Formats: sequence, C-alpha cells, structure tokens
Amino acid sequence: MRPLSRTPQPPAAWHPARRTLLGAAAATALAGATLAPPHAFAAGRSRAMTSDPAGAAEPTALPSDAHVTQQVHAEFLHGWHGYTSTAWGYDELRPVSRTHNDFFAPGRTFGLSIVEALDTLFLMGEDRELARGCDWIEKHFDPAQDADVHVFEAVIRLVGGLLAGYLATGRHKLLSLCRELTDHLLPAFTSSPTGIPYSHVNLRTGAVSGPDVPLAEVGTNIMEFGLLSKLTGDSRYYDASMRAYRAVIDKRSSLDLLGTSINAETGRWTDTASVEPNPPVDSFYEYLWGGYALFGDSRLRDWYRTLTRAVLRHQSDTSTGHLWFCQVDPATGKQVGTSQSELASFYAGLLGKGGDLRDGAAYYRSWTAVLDRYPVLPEGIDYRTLTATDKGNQLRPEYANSSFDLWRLTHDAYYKRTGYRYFTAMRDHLRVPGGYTIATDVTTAPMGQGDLLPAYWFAENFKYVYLMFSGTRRFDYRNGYLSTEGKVLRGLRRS
Ligand code: DMJ
Repeated sequence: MRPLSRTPQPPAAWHPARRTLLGAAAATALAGATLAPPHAFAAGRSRAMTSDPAGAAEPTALPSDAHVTQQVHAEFLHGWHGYTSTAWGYDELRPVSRTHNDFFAPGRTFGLSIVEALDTLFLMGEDRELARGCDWIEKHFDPAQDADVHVFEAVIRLVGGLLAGYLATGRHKLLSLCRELTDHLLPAFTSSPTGIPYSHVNLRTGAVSGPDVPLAEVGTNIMEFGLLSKLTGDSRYYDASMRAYRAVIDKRSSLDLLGTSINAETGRWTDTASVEPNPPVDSFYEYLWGGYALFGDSRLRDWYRTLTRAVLRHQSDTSTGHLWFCQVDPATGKQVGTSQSELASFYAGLLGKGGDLRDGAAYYRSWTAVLDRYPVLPEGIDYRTLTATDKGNQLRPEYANSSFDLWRLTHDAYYKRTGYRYFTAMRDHLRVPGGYTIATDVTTAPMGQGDLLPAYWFAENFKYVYLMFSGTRRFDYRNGYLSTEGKVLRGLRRS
C-alpha cells in the first residue's frame, strides 16, 4: 500500500476549486458549461416531453420564492396526508392500491416514513404533525425486533432519522431509542474479522449474514455514528466506522482506485471494477467528506481527496461534450463501461462541496441535459447516447440534492430554476390522488405508473427544494449539513 498524500489542505469551509483535473482540451470543452445560467437547453427538447406547457426547457421566470415555498409545502403535505390516512404506522405507502409496504422485513414495521419525515416536518413548521410522529415513535418503535435488517438502510434511514428528530425536538427518548437501535446494529461491525460490516444483522439475536458488501454499505455510517458518539460520549460508534474505512482504503490500487464489493471475512475484493459515482459505491465517498465536514478529522479529508483525485483523473469522460464518469479497471485505468445511474447525480453537489466546483457544475449540466430529454430522470442511461437503459423512476432525490448543494455554494439562480423544474416535473408526472408514486417507464406518455411512495421521499426530494426557496429560520444556511438521506445532522435551529 502506498501512503496517502499529505499535501496541505484547505479548511473545511466550502470554496471553489483552484484547479481542474481534466485535461486542457476537456477543460476548454467544458468552459461554456460552468456557472453562467444557460438558456440554450430549450434547443432540441421535445415539446411533448416537457412539463412546461410553454415547451421551454426551464422556466425562464420563476414564481416568487414565497409562492414556490407554498407550492412545495402543499405538495409535501399531499404525500404526507396520503401516508397518514392510509398507511400510518407502517413503513411505506402504496398510494395507488392504498395499501402499505414493509421495508425491512415482512410483517415488521419501524414506522419508517414517520422516522424519515421528522426533520422535514420541523423545517416546514408542521409542529403538530411532528409531535404526532414523535409520539408514535416513543410508543411503538421497537429497536430490537426479530428481523434481519439491512445495516446500511437502517443506519441512513432509522439512525439518521432518529438523530435528526432528536435535534429537531430535543425529545431525549428519540436519542435513547437511536442508541439502542445502533447497539443492536453494531454486531455487524464488531463480529467482522476485518471491521468491514456484514450487510445484515438480526436486531434481536445479533446474528450476522451477508459477507459480500458493496462499498456504500461499508462506508456510509460515519456521519450518523460519529454524531451518536458525540451526543453520548461513547466512542464505539465512531471507532467502528473508522475501522471499516481503514480496511477498505488500505486495499486501493496503485492508481488510488477502489473496487465495488469486498468480502468482510477475507478482506478481498469480490467485484473489482471502479464504478464511482454510481451505486453501490456512491455514498462511500460522500461520507468521507461529510465525516470531515462534521467532525474535522483530517484523515477523512485526506482519504477523500486522494480517492477523488483518482476518480477525476481516471474516470472522467468528456467525449460526448458532457462530463460523465466511466467504469474502469482499478489496476490499469482501462475503461470497462459507460453506464450512469441516476443515483450518481448527487455527485455534482459532492464535487462542489469537496472543492471541485468546476467539475461539479459540469456534471450537473450533464444531468440537466438528460432532463431536457425525459420528463423525469430515468433510473439509468448509457451516457454515450443518453439512452434510458433502466426506464423507471423511483421518485429519486439526487438531482435536487445537487441543485441544493450547488445553489448553496454559488447562489447562482440557475440551480433554483432547474430545482424548480425538477419539482414541477415530479408534480406533473408522479402525483396521484393518494400521494406520489414511482414510475415504471418514463419514456411513454402517459408514464407507466408504479405503486409505491418510498420513505426517503419524506426526507429528501422536496426538502431540498423547500430549503432553496423558503429561507426558513429553522435552518442554519451557513453551517447546516445533511446526510446522504437528507437528514439535517447539523444546523437545525429550534429557537
Ligand atoms: C437514498 O436512500 C439515499 O440518498 C441513498 O444514499 C441512495 N439513494 C436513496 C434514494 O434514491
């Protein structure tokens, strides 16, 4: 293993990149696609596909901030009331059939949508609904159920949700439930010989399963575990996260690239391709920077910078006139794929936060070009042609996540316009009488409709848009920091 670079680093504060890692030709190609608000996207856009009746690619004149805030708030409540009236206390709403879905295990509920919604309800001033949700959790949430839960999902959704709920309300029971739950998740880390967590753990028995784990599942916990350590004074949670990180980062290639999946028992790669920023790797990188931003641990910053430099150097592909990230062999850097998941669109914001703003802005524009072609983003594309390779849409929040992050960094109105366009498209195409639903095919008109309102919708999608437009005093716009699941882990203002 080669030592990580220890070059002097800038402070945690956000700031534009001082460099670009793209070659000169690519940088020139991208020069017109940096921060100036574009009006050119309308060209070539199918009128039938646009959510704007006038056929424009983006609304040129936005309604007032107050009006957008009111619209977004109303649409959030439409989804929330769909859930509370039909699926209250269950994990997720099926808004078309008006039934419910168990997210973690059949016949078990964690009231997942309630836990996911807590800090959004707080930010929107829905204090009565927030109190109702907390009451339900305090009475019914069982952190030691006989259920094999997916550790990654339990951490980002439940641990993160309870932490954000505690920060929003000060209700100590939420913190103690969070700690209890995390203690039941911890065997996934502590019983692993390498420190790489198993993918599943039974909350009641502590039995672990699933030794082959993708990187996102290894490294998407330090923000929640670190905050829990800070709030409780118990370092076991932070230490478990750091041990897992070390086990993987030590296995990087000579090009500083990582594989996709690794075995928790042997510490050997089981899938060697470097696929960042696609899943199932995506938030591994996000949490290196997020952990540094929250806790100031310079090891996390150095790892983030070393690994990100390698991704930008070996995986950037501007051959189509847009910035995309190809999949490569980590040992040689040879290209092995050109697919791009919608989930990767979060990376635009992460690059900006980590100091590579020029690349982040360019990548955001690449995804905006996909939105020029489809009414809402398809789950997956081949970036060489922008063809949808996975035609569904799981009510994804990642594009709006980047709109919000890049708007906070630049205050460029372009991100508000495109963020608003994301909101109206979702409202126009994915709203149903019982709430909001996923789509099975975004390329048909009308769009193929599914029957699920994923719980993360309450944590993410409209929260990002609401925060961009509302200017709520309940959020610290300067220092606030959100997790991968949109939980505000720093910056909620209660008074
Ligand atoms: C969310 O659960 C989180 O953002 C996660 O990191 C990946 N994406 C889903 C929603 O698409």
